[in-house]
Amino acid sequence: MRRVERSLLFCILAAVCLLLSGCTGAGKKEEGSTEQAPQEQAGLVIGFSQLGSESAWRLGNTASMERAAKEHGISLVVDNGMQKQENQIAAIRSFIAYRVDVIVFAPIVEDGWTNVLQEAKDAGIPVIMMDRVINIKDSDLYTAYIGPDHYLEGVKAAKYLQKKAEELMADGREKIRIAELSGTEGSSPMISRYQGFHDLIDRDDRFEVLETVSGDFLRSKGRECMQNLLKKYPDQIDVLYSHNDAMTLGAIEVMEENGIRPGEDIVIISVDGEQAAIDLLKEGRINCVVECSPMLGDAVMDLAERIVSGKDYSRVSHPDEVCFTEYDDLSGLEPRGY
Ligand code: GZL
Repeated sequence: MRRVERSLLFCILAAVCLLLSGCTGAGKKEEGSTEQAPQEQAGLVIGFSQLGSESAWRLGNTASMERAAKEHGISLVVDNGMQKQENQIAAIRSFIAYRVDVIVFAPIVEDGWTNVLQEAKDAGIPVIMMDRVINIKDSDLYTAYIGPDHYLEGVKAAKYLQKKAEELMADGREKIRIAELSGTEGSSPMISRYQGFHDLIDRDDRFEVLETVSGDFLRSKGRECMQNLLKKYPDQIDVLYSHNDAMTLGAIEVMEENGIRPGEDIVIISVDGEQAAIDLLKEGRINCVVECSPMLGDAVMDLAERIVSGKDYSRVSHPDEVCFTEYDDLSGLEPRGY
């Protein structure tokens, strides 16, 4: 289907969804209020360009947005870009054509957004960038960013490993050799988790990074990359630093198929904090899980309401995130929800 047909279909679908859901834009009446206040009382319509459904993190993020929209009485039109930037750009253009109140997007990669964001700005539609960031000269082309600090996540991973290093070096080894599974090429989490980690590790002469390979944040590619790394560096890998839990789960499958004890023969550091990874951390098959929370929905809806109603808001906000390690008591940890 040609892009223009997809956009037209999209607008029609969006309109039908809103009619069926009874979202006529009639404002919520506050208890006892007779007047309908201006814009901020009307049911907002938000167009949300989600980048895909590649991991439990992403599915959790989408669910968080849908749950929060419902709780806020906001009509959320979700488009799944299926890992393709061109799909996201087409969806944003549809949101502009449909004249939504706010556009939210999770940019799959950092580059290539200037034109479509200029079109949104020309249409007077505020844009919230969520989860990932973009590389853009004119930062006025988006209204606010809400999401993790990926650089700090890389730093946390490195600090855990520097603490673990004392124990590893005790057996007299020369170097601690690291294999790295990175995320989607050109995406801000991949770039920043790499940089945060290497800014510490590359300056510490106890470590040697054998190779960094991209597993695209996918479990299947995490498996494939780990197979190749074990072939290329037999019995040489001491540590795996993986940019997300999905790839880590794939890598652990391969390790165990090859008789390698994850968390013991190879120290494993992972990022996200999905339930499956926390369970493996509790079992000692992962050593460190750096939290990256997908539960951004509530904060995004609050931010959208503040922007539309002209209230003050933070242009950049990060959720508080922790680092779970083998040294922590995790018995009281709440279920992760993703
Ligand atoms: C991080 C997010 C990443 C997750 C992956 O904020 O963009 O994308 O770490 C997901 O699990 O695919």
